[in-house]
Amino acid sequence: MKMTFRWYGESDSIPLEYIKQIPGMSGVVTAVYDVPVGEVWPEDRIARLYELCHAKGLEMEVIESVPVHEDIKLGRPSRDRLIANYATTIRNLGKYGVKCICYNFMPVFDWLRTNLKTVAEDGSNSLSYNHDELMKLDPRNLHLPGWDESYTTDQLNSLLDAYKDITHDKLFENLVYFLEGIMPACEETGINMAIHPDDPPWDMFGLPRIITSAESYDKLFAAVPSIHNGVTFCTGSLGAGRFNDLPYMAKKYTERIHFAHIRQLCLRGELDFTEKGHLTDMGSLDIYAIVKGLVEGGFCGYVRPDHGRNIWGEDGKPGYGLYDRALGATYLYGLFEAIEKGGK
Ligand code: DNO
Repeated sequence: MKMTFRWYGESDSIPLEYIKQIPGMSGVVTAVYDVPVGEVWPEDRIARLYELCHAKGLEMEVIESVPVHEDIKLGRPSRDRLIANYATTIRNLGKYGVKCICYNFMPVFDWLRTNLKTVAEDGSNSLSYNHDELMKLDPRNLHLPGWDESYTTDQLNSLLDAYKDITHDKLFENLVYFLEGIMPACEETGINMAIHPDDPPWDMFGLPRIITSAESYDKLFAAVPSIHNGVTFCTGSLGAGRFNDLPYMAKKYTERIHFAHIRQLCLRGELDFTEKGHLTDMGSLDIYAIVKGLVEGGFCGYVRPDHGRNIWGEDGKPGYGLYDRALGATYLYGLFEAIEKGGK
């Protein structure tokens, strides 16, 4: 296991020195953020990130994310050019020691929450999701907290129209087409692809979501058997689906889990949740059992503490402040050490 920490590049308010000071930290998970989706990441931009990280004694072996262009998800004719660009980006990343790329295949929207600062009794705050509140919103005129409003209203509407004909099966076919197109680059460079689950793991605003459960994993691995076709096992995303048995999945799919995002949720009702500190005692997910599942499966991928709360007066990027994620990292590190040594 290698413990890592997400770093949003040079505009991140958290300096690399601080990340290096967190016990057990091997490297950062980062990305080139200002190349338009679909274009090739130039080598000099990757080199710059690599040098910054290595100058502070941190590795840069995981990229989150290389985003997938909507035309690929929609299966539009331009996809072949875009997939070739993606493969070139993989090859460029391979030259700088990258081993794992996290991406997602969610149509239009990435993660969705209704409140980014839900205040807890102890004064900390965190992200939360209320399904009824979300359903009252109009996706065609959406102003959601934290959602990257990178589309104009017109662009958003034409994109939503384009998805009208995209069923779950069609979206899955387009995912397989994409993976088959990039697998040669992965085999050449040794890079593992790690698809992030849909967050939360159910359809949103009539848009299909296909990476939600153990069944999705079975289907995905059967369609593209290469070991380079793997997953980001995100406990918070999968865990919102009450149907997912996370310790079981952690152990069953370890070989394909190239990257683990570990975080805690407090589940309410059938669909709602609030994000919590990482400890098992703080929420609904058995973090100990999940880590145990990974260790028993022989996990040797990357881990990062996922979303933390804002604590100690910090007003960090939602989910990505320093303090609570650092606490999460040391807690997770300790769990891994105890379980790994306990088993011997
Ligand atoms: C949210 C993140 C996601 C993730 C992407 C991966 O905090 O976990 O935005 O980076 O879905 O492509």
